[in-house]
Amino acid sequence: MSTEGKVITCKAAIAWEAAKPLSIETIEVSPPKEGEVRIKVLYTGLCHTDAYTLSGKDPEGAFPVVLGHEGGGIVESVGAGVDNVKVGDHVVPLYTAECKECKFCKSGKTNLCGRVRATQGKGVMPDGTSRFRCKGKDILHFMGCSTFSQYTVVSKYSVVAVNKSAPLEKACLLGCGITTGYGAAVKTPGIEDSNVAVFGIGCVGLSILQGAKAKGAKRIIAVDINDKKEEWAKKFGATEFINSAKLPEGKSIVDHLVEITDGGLDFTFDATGNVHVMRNALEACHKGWGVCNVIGVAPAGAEIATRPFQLVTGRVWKGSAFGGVKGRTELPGIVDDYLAGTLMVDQFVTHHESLEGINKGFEDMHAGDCIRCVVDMGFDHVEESA
Ligand code: NAD
Ligand code: AHE
Ligand code: ZN
Repeated sequence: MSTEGKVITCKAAIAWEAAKPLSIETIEVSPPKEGEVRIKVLYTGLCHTDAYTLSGKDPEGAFPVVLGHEGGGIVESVGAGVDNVKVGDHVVPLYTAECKECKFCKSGKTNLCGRVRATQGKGVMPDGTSRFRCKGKDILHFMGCSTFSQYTVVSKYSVVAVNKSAPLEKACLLGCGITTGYGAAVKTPGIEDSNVAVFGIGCVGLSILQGAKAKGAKRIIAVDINDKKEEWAKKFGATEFINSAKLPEGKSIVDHLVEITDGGLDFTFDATGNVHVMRNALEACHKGWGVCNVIGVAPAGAEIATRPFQLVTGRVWKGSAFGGVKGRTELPGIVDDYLAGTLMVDQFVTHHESLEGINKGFEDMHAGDCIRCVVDMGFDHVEESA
């Protein structure tokens, strides 16, 4: 029986308040309005940004909310005026939307679309309302995606169809972590033939390593405080690994990197979210031209600091979201790279959980040997209301 135009009753993991486990609830998902798309979410990855917002450290964090932004699913129905995806398409929701019409999209300088970002940050659809209800209350959306629900509604600008041959239990990771790191590296001009250091070897850091290798960087140094990350780093393209917590007494990671690279790195990347690491990543850059790319997300109130002299002497501090990738234009090509075997994706999945086990997935994330946990949204239990 078609569910088009009807409220769907299904399961979702709801964050009722900060710093509490998610609660598996029965939720009502309204049909998509004009310019919106309802998606049956088959799989979702767990990203550190979900944990960060759940912890209460995100200045934009608001509750109750359906978190999740690394999903893969199938279009269930579309509202009026949707012509970029159709029922049955395999899709990845995009937390960095792409309308192709706003000042940002038309600039050719950024992937940061301005079309839906303001309402997205408030946890509502572009018309200012929510499509989720549970226990008589409106539940907020998250990052324009809310993939911790078996059905979600997103703006037409926040979704892209991908090749149906791509297994969604893996391709969902291209909705955030892998694309963020890989894009940040492959879109950085001049990385070819350079030396590069990546701080933080999680999903994002490994993806930067993979991108740096693909671009032909000649020396790729991975820095982490967990020795277990050495093997991972080498598998994804690092030529060296440094445990920055195990340097000789009195030696800083900046001094060490500057020493072994004859003055510093051409490019560094922070994939930790730690503002002290971000400073080290800048200061380990070569005088005159070194570029530090900040990708990690820091808690509310945290600020970065350095001596202005570091910038006066030619180091550049910059950053990127979603790897600078324009989701609707470029993600299908990245999925095709995965299918062609030129982009590693399967290797990132170290843990699996059911929707009911999602809190265990968050515990696994913090255990140190988890790169990505993929949650199977489990459609055996779906009821659809008339
Ligand atoms: P992760 O936790 O899997 O990886 C972080 C790694 O950093 C871990 O291996 C950890 O051991 C290491 N680390 C911690 N402290 C360190 C230190 N002092 N020095 C060196 N290494 C250290 O996380 P992830 O999923 O790879 O995400 C990394 C960061 O990127 C997070 O802050 C996340 O919120 C952010 N992120 C940003 C974007 C974006 O678009 N800008 C997208 C996705 C994730
Ligand atoms: N809401 C936070 C910022 C969180 C943040 O920086 N998010 C990244 C994506 S992390 C994905 O795992 C991002 O894309 N930022 C750009 C944007 O437009 O949201 C805050 O500090 O308010
Ligand atoms: Zn993420």
